[in-house]
Amino acid sequence: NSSEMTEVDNFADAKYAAPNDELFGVAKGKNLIMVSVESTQAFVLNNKVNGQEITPFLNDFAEESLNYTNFYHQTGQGKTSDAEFLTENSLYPLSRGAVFFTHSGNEFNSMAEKLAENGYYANAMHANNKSFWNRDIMYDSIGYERFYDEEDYEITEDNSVNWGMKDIPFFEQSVGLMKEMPKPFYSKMITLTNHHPFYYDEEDKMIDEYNSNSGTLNRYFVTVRYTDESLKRFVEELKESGLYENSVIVLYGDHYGISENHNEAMSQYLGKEVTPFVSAQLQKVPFMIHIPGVDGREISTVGGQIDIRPTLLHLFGIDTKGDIQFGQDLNSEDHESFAAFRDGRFITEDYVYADSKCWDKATEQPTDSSYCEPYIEKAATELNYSDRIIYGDLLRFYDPDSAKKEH
Ligand code: GP9
Ligand code: MN
Repeated sequence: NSSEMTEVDNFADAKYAAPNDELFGVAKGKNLIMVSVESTQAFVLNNKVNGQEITPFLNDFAEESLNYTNFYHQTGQGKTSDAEFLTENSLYPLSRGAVFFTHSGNEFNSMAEKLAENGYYANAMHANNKSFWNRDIMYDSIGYERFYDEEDYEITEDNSVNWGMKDIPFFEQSVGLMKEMPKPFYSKMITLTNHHPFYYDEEDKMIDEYNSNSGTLNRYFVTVRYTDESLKRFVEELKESGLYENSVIVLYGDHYGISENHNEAMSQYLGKEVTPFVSAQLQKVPFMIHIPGVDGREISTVGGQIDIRPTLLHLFGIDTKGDIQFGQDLNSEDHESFAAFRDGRFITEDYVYADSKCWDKATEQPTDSSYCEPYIEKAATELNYSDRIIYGDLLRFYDPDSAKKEH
């Protein structure tokens, strides 16, 4: 009911972090191209396998971008779709099941809607069956004007592998579609090749497999390298088409690719035991924002996918004060270094809470639990408020226009 809404509203208001003066509006009017990069964890960045660089393109691109180096995925069983949910709504996904399936009829106040209100042509691009993850239904609720799905792409046996269309042709054909879009546009794109079980064609193998008891991890490096190459070509094609200079390119890793089932192989690769601390740190994913004319820099505050909506909207000059959201602008001086995982683990500036222990980042060992104590409740409260919004469909009672007036 609406009194519950008031409580949630107050909680969200208290979290609001004011935009960074230097960066507010720097992307105003530009296209927004946001790529959900399948199963890409941050540990592959600036790293090698068999002496070969795994992500040569991303490593360079990060240097020219706002590059967030302590950024975590916060997904649950809804995997890619949970990442989409987080980034659009700045709400947490559910602890069980996929909110894309269970609450696709809810009212939302998404980033796509806000951009559309500001004249953007909001759309999603993913060369898969449109009903996968119930996207065809949920995308209407999120407010995409158009979903370019597998029917919009030329998919052949030759340009497919594993789950479907390969990333290189996907990006190539997507640029063709973008040229025809009304401007400015917001395209949310989802890659597919680097997906478990990480099968690839010999012709797409640019580095050698790793050598461990996990074929999954061994192949993972090869398919990550392929996706890295596809992103490189995508940027080149955007340059050739003239879209690059007018577009902000955002890349985020959707969730882990290597599960805990591969801990033995992973510890061989990392050269250290995969403790619950290391496991939590492996949930770091890439997050970078490339804005033409804005110098690249590293931003090290601890954050996660929940923070994407306010971070991006503020760059585009759209304030989020009064919005019901649980993330904070990562560029704000008031951003609190904190990321809650959906399963109750969390990360702070100095500590990691995992396996019911408080781990000191400096020593990578468990320490006095009192250091984590205050955050346990904080994480639980956030998740609980977010759940109440979803279960109660509370955004039905939220009027963004009256909220704007009040603040
Ligand atoms: C399917 C793709 C993969 O369309 O988004 O989903 P995932 O299994 O990673 O959630
Ligand atoms: Mn995924």
